[in-house]
Amino acid sequence: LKIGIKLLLITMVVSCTKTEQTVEQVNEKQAESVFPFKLPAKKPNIPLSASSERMFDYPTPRVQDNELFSQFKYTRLKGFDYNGGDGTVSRRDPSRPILVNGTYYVWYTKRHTIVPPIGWNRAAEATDKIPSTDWDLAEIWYATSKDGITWKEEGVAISRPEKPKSGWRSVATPDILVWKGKYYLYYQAFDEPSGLRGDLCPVSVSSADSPNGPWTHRGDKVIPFGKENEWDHKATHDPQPIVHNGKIYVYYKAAYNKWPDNRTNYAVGHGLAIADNPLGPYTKHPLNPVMQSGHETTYWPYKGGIATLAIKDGNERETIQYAEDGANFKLASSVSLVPTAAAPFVADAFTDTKDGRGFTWGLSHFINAGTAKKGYSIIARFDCDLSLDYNEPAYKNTGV
Ligand code: AAL
Repeated sequence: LKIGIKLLLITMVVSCTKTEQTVEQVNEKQAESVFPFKLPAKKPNIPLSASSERMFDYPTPRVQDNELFSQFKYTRLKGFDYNGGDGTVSRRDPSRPILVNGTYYVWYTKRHTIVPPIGWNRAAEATDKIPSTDWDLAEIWYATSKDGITWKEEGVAISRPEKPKSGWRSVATPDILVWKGKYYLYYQAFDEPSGLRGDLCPVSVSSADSPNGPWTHRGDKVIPFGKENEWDHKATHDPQPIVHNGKIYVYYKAAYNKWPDNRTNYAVGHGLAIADNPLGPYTKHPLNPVMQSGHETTYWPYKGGIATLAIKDGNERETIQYAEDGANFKLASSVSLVPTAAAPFVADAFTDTKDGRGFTWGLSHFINAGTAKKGYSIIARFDCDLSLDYNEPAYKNTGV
């Protein structure tokens, strides 16, 4: 019996010691897996939740340190008249502003019609005087500014050509390219009221020796349409040229499930077309569409690659993304209250930079500035910190 009791005591002591060791071991293990108190710059070598894993897929784990993150603030522009906001005058889809001899220039869609648009779903009732959409029966106008806030509307840059020339119904949504001392405007050229069979239009191009014009028509259907049943069949929108790797990269948009028969299944894709000179021929990137989120195109040289602001449509709406090769975009940040049809002032858009610096301001539009019946758009300015040369932390610069 004595021996039995001794053995029991020994066993109890041993098992107590064992328990203590086990707790220590557990603590040690736990300490290893606990997320550090200070946010690590690199992925720690511990088991991570899915969200913690993703955190290290972004340029920086802390969003405030992320150079491809910003907030946006908006300023009403001075100098544009909207006829009392009755919907007969609209300005939208601005080009990126450019700076020439100390003056900023911008081109944009201007509609000045006898009545506001009746809507894409009533496009069959549109006439030579009655617009279907906000960008129907439009022309491309331009304005200049010294500070980017007060603008002087200078007049028409591209008017509608005679019927049946491409764009006779409407010319809209321009963007600018500066190439070898000349200026090129790319824009949508409509041959029917938008909404009739969809938002169908090819891209035309005009050139000038000065940003003040005069503009000479240089080509139609510059970005080839996709074949029937392809995503960019009969619709190439929002052409935005950048000079990259010695070539012209034009990003453009097309809509899947076109209007009006399949409007409820609408979705948007962006493609890339590349050429050696502004008039083409343009070759489409084999991986098109290169972006499956966004709406109007906003792409800019960033470091050695291309960054984009995806707004409004798609699963990755309201994000900024980056592609080293200009085609394979990856999420860089998630943003809010983003500028619509953003047209940033990108000083190095056409310099073929290998170290893109980004931007701190630009122009965008607000649609349906009036009531639903008097729908029109206004151009506004946005300020942000998407520049690598803008030194303060991202969130401080916007004043938001
Ligand atoms: C805009 C742009 C294009 C479309 C229309 C006018 O947001 O995507 O320009 O065609 O809407």
